[in-house]
Amino acid sequence: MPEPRLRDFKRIVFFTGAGMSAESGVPTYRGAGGIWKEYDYRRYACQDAFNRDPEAVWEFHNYRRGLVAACSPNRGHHIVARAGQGSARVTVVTQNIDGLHALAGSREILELHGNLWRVRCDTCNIKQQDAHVVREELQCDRCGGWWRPDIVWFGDYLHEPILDAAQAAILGCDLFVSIGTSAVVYPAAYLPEYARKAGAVRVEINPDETPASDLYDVHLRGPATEMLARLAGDDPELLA
Ligand code: BV8
Ligand code: ZN
Repeated sequence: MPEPRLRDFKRIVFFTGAGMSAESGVPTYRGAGGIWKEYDYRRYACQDAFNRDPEAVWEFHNYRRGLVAACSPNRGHHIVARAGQGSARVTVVTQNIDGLHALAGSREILELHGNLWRVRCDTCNIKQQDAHVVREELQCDRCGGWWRPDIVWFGDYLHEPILDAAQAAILGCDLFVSIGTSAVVYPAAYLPEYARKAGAVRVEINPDETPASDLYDVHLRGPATEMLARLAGDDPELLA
């Protein structure tokens, strides 16, 4: 199959993982420099850990807020955002919690694993969206309970309406571009299967092979920024 170009498609889904933000300086989860190598998710990123020691979990999340606050969207995030400003309908289905797609200007974003910059109180059933800064107020002003990062940790159920919307967008797309995911975390890792069902052209951008590679028609083995520039071709509106 010839290498596709973004401008030739009407409904595009970008399915992104940590590799999308790697060139912005956000650490990935697995592989060299991966965050789960240094920090055990059972101590810092699951509900049991939060129930046991909310302060330790907040220390970890505020550390990550500090890391990500120093990062900006990269050229790849901007190409994805510009693709959504033309005539094609573009949906970003992301496993990332860093908020960089929104900062780049993408509008239709489905955050499967929540957002590092949002907190919720499960007692009062409320949420708060923060600026990209560390959080100082750790207790809910209404009930005095702990604010919880509004992130889908291991063992948490994904928000069903978001998962359904992702599935619907993928079933309706004609181009599906996976970018920088190791394809090992479920149920997100099931989603590309819907692109096959839809008969969409499927592109995998990743320097390495993944367990899902067989599902793709085109493999672009390189960094997200360069490979997205290739998909943009010479379209000045995407590369501006
Ligand atoms: C759930 C929170 C129901 C955010 C994260 C079915 C089968 C097997 C296991 C399970 C299953 N169903 C459920 C499970 C268990 C579990 C799971 O999948 N475990 C796996 C590991 C086996 N899933 C869950 O717990 C999910 N919940 O299913 O609920 C339930 C409930 C109770 C009991 C049973 C079921 C919840 C999953 C959400 C987990 N949340 N983190 C945070 O704190 O940060 S996981 C974490 O992994 C992040 O969210 C991340 O988004 C996600 C996926 O990782 P990737 O984005 O792919 O990143 P990774 O580092 O792995 O890879 C980076 C890639 O980029 C690499 O391939 C690399 O080559 C590439 N790359 C590097 N540089 C570049 C690049 N690519 C391009 N350019 C570059 N420059
Ligand atoms: Zn409360």
